[in-house]
Amino acid sequence: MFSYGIIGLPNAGKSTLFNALTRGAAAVAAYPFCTIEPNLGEVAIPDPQLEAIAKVTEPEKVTPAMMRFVDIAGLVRGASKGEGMGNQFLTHIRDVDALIHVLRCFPIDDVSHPEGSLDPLRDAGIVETELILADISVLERRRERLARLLKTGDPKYKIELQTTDELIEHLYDEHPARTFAKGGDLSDLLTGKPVVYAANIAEEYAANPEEDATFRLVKQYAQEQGAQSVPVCAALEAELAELPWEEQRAFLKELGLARSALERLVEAGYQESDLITFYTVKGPETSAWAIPRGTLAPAAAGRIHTDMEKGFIRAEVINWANLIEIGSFAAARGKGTLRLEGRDYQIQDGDVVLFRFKT
Ligand SMILES: Nc1nc2c(ncn2[C@@H]2O[C@H](COP(=O)(O)OP(=O)(O)OP(=O)(O)O)[C@@H](O)[C@H]2O)c(=O)[nH]1
Ligand SMILES: [Mg+2]
Repeated sequence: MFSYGIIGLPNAGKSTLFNALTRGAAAVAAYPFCTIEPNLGEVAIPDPQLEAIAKVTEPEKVTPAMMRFVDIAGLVRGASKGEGMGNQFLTHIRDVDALIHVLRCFPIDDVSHPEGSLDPLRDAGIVETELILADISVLERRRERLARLLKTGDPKYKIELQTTDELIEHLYDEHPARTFAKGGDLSDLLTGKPVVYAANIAEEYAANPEEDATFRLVKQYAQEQGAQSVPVCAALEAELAELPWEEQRAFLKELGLARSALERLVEAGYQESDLITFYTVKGPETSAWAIPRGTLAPAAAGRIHTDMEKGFIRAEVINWANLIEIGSFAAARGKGTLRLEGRDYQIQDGDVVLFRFKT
């Protein structure tokens, strides 16, 4: 399952946003370091296409794709050296696939700010510096290991060492690893993960974030990095999440919002992480699955069951909109509109797939 780590300074509104996203009950408080142990929550990814498919397939069970959110302790200056909650928070975000970086844009009247004033770009810099410092220490350990391996005489270590040195330099220049153009292994680096900035704006701007000068700064900051920013009003969204589903729509409309923070963040996250959705219609169950773009058919089958990957024979595929037009998988097969695809087929966004495999 794809996972997001929610990071940011104390009192940025991380737990409030987490609750809004997961309808969970993480503790929220107007004092810093309210969160100590990470909160985990799994949410169904809102998907109107899945709903449309299910109207046609009429399954007993509709299973949406899921996403995991991890709400961690606030980060402070010096965290990578053990300040605040120290290094432990870093271990909680090592394993996530991507980051939601919450930047506080709501005023400091009643909720204190660890830096004493409102300045989301300064805050972003503090958090990013800590992540960069943590990455540098990972890379320095990698460097020592490679320097030892150099003695084996294998030229590949020389190249790896050089890339590592260049990456370390890139980080010392205060650039995140994700913008390093020369490849190298970024998998265990925090700043190698895709990031979406969630600007936690004041209630008064909820409907018109562009009118908030503080949000505009965040938006520009994100753009400069080729990243996305999503304005959210965490406090309002947390209230929203407590309402029954039908009332949420009405409340959103009242607020002048077309979609919830969950929908907007999931969409930004999908783009940033280059994910796509495919569907399976099998017996009584219609399901959605999130996978990285470019995933081959056998690996996609493996998401459902490892046996299906091992015994993969072929995939029968139809685009979701065509399926809805034709009415059923069986009718599509009868008309010859199903495509037969082999092991080299890259699953496309919106494919409805029936995997054939031997057991
Ligand atoms: N006015 C306003 N207050 C908010 C908003 N989001 C969060 N708060 C308040 O800010 C305080 C801190 O929110 P939390 O969600 O606990 O912050 P956090 O980032 O999880 O903080 P730590 O766990 O301490 O790192 C709480 O009193 C929230 O009610 C918002 O959008 N508007
Ligand atoms: Mg918290």
